[in-house]
Amino acid sequence: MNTTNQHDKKLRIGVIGTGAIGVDHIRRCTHTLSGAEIVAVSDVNIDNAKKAVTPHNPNAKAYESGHDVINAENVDAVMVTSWGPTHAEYVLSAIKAGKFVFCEKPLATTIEDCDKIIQAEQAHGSRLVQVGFMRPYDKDYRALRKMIADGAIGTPLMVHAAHRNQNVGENYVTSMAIFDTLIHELDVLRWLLDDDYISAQVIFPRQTSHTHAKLRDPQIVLLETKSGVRIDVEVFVNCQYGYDIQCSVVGEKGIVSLPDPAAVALRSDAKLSTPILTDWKERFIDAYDIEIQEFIDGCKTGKIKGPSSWNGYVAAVAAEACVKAQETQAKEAISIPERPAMYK
Ligand code: NAI
Ligand code: ISE
Repeated sequence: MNTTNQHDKKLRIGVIGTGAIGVDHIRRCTHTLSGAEIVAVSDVNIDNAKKAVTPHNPNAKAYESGHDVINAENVDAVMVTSWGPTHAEYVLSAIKAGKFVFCEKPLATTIEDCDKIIQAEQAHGSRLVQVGFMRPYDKDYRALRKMIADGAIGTPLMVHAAHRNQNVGENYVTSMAIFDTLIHELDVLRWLLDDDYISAQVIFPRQTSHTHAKLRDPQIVLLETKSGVRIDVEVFVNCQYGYDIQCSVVGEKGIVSLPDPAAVALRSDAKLSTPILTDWKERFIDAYDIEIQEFIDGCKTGKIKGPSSWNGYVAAVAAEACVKAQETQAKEAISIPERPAMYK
């Protein structure tokens, strides 16, 4: 997008993948955020794309192919919200077209594809890609990070975290616990600690009866960082009771923990109770709003700032070690190369 005098013009966005999060991002761009409009949509299931064209998005056109969205003349920026394994193809195509692209996590499902994206972006010469890691935009994760950086708990020693989903479908398999679910922790915890991972191990406890043949559930992932912090993350995607994200950092002189989301307390029937959320859309709603607004504003000024392809690449390197550790049941090394200058 030509950035001269563009601040008042709406950023015209094309969305590829109009499933759960694609539709939710279309809603927030249309009703909640400022400075953008949806002008193109596509989905491998064209009926999904057509349903995303509503009276609220009168200028949106449904395309059969994601590549037609990327190359449409009136599309300034692209949002990739299709299934993970399809991301790399669209992100590479957007870079080739020289367009800004917001790609939902994961950036790609293999290290090789993340590497291709990093190479293509560097060849372009400046950042075009923002990856949909929204937790660093969450006010409570930000408060944790500030407390750690300010020395409130002394040197961090351990992290105990949990990522629980109420349930998942039959197409969710064992490796997805890593590259679809744990990938959030893989990104946010190294940001929180300002550290990098050196090893991963995966433990399979007794299985829940609510899983299926192709999914080990729950799992415990053990990570070790360069500075020696030990991290355990419980990933439990059929926990039944709700959508529950926990994180405590134990330091030399104290502990900081994520609060549970604010909820009204009910006293009734000789009980004191508070509801627990069940849907990721609600748990991080403010963080999604801030990340996408920052993307819109960044595209309009010609400089995007959010999580980069490098974040996507590093998360993929760590994720691949975790998936290997699922298979070998051994401790696997994580080796992260030098960060290229463009991402410093
Ligand atoms: P979904 O299954 O609800 O929607 C995905 C859509 O992509 C479907 O409509 C499907 O037909 C379409 N699609 C699949 N292959 C395609 C292709 N080659 N071209 C165009 N469209 C294609 O999945 P959901 O939950 O919306 O997830 C989409 C992506 O967003 C995933 O990468 C997921 O990891 C990520 N996500 C991120 C979240 C976050 O917290 N940041 C939360 C939920 C999802
Ligand atoms: C989903 O794709 C998300 O990103 C959610 O935040 C996560 O909790 C869930 O496990 C993933 O499948």
